[in-house]
Amino acid sequence: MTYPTYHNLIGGEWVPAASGKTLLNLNPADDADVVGAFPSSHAEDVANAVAAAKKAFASWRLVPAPKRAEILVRAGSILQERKEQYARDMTREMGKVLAETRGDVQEAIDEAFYVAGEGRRLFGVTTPSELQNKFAMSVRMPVGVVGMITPWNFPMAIPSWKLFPALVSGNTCVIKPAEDTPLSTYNLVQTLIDAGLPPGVVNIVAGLGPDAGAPLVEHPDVRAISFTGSSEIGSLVGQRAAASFKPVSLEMGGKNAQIVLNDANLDLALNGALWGAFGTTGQRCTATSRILLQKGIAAEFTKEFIARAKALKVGNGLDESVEVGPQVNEAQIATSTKYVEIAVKEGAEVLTGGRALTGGGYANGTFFEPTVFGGVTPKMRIAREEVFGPVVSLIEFDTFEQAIEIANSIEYGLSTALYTKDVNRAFTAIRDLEAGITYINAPTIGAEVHLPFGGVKQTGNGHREGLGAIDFFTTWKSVYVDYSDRLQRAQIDNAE
Ligand code: UN1
Repeated sequence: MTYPTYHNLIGGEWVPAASGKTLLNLNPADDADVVGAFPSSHAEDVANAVAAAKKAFASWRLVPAPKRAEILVRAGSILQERKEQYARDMTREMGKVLAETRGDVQEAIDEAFYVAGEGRRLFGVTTPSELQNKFAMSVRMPVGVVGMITPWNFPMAIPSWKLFPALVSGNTCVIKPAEDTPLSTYNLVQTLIDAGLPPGVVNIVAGLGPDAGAPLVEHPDVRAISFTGSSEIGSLVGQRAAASFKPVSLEMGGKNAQIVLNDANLDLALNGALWGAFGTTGQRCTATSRILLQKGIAAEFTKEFIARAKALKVGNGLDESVEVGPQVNEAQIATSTKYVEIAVKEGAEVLTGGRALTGGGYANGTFFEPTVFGGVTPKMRIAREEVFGPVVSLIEFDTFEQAIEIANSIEYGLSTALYTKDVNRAFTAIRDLEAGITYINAPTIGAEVHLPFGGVKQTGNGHREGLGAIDFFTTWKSVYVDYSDRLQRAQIDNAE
């Protein structure tokens, strides 16, 4: 079959990788459907992209922030016009259902309009000086060239979380999209170009992590790295960036718990758990992967949850009636399969699912049954390690305090949810759950762009996207203006 060939974007020009090599972007619902060939880039391509970004920085940093923001406003409007096309492209390359890819594009639209407002804020601080006739303030400065490494599960939203605040802050960017889903980054960047972004301000280098991601992290002219992906790779990125003292923002894994207390609205909790666990085929860092059930409702919840999980329609995400799309690739199927084996060996029980779907309409794709484990105890690996697939564990508990303890007993800390009508317990959980995000009577997925997004423990290294991204993409400059016309020595001339 024929398919388009895409190139890297370097200094406003579309250029093939120096190696001439490409990687095929396949539809995970149908591997006969090739979305396109994308460059397989290496250090040389990265160096060219960084040089272009460095050159563009000299003028982009001088464009007034409200003017930079106008480009984001236009990009947001263009994304609105192209939403349906970009959602379809995304379902084709990533697999998640159309309703969700429309949501992914919408998240980029929300981010564009939210961050555009920063163009007229980017607030700093003014404060009195300790000396007479001296003025003190601090202003935000761009960092310079920033490198971005983005995942395949939110192929447009997550690049927008990084590119838009970096751009409004006056930085120039080199982005390496995930090799499974580069097209959505191309679509996003094309939108910025059509909105008037000057050449070289955003550059795309497509390829594999070790080939293209690693040289980006190590390049001396890259002043900061923003990464979203697994904790395993995030640790490598952090270590490599540390060698040159490069600030690095790491958003990584989760093992998110939904707690259901005896007094919860059970139907609401069931719907929330189903959406949290199987939405995006479980491939969100915020996905519900543990459901903690108080003993009074555990049996009823379990029975009904299995029935609802079994009824989910799995298939090609381009079919509007499908609820759960494929996993993104064979490697993810292998991980889900491996964790089923591990869980069974540890004594957990497969209540439904547990296998890859192969025959019939599933033959050409990477599909996995919605899978529910019962009899899970908090120490089992299936209760502690991230699977990133449509796999969820049911864990029973007696008291509210035990639920909090179990929820916190893991190394991750991204999202948590509590279903209850008891306001005292709700607020206690908000205080005590070790996570960057806590939902009350809502599932663990569905963060909005204008709140801080990120987690604690092995989920992140302390930075936040959304509200907080500007802090990462700017650096403070403190400014003192002395209008006394004489030498004033701080800490000395005003000391009694
Ligand atoms: C992710 O899975 O990496 O909160 C991001 C959510 C989405 C973003 C998920 N808005 O589920």
